[in-house]
Amino acid sequence: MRSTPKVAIVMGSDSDLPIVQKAIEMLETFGVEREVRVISAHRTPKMLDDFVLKIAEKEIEVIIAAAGKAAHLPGVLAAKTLIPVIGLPMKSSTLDGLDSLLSIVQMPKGMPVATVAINGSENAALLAIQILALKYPYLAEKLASYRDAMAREVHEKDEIVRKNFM
Ligand code: RP5
Repeated sequence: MRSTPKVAIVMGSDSDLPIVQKAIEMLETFGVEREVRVISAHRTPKMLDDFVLKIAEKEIEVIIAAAGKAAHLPGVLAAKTLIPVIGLPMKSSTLDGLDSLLSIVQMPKGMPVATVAINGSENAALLAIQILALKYPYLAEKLASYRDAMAREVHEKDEIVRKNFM
């Protein structure tokens, strides 16, 4: 039984890394352990199977799967494990990521993948943290502080804008 939270971030290609980096940083900010991998559902299906076999042994609790174009990676991972999979659609193609979004969000009944916005790295990490916060109370506290800080920022900006347009 883990005493610290752990997330796996899997991306279909290293070309996804610049966007995925923001999810990695968010997990680091919250002190969540992460394993980061490049595994393609299409190009390396055997590698994907090997990864899935070790999920339980490594005690991975949530997966963030980033993929672009015919983005099957999150769905295939969801089909092969019982832990929650968060799909992160990449804006990696001539279709501006709409293809990735629809591939990931349109999972058939019975096999859900939680889907965030195109290139929504930070939200993918935050959703993973919210899931983990059910088990790790310190994450719930950190999330509350994160939201308080965000709200303070909006109040400060509102103050500035109001003064400028009085
Ligand atoms: C997907 O194909 C990857 O997730 C990536 O977003 C997209 C393009 O991959 P590369 O051709 O740049 O390796 O599998």
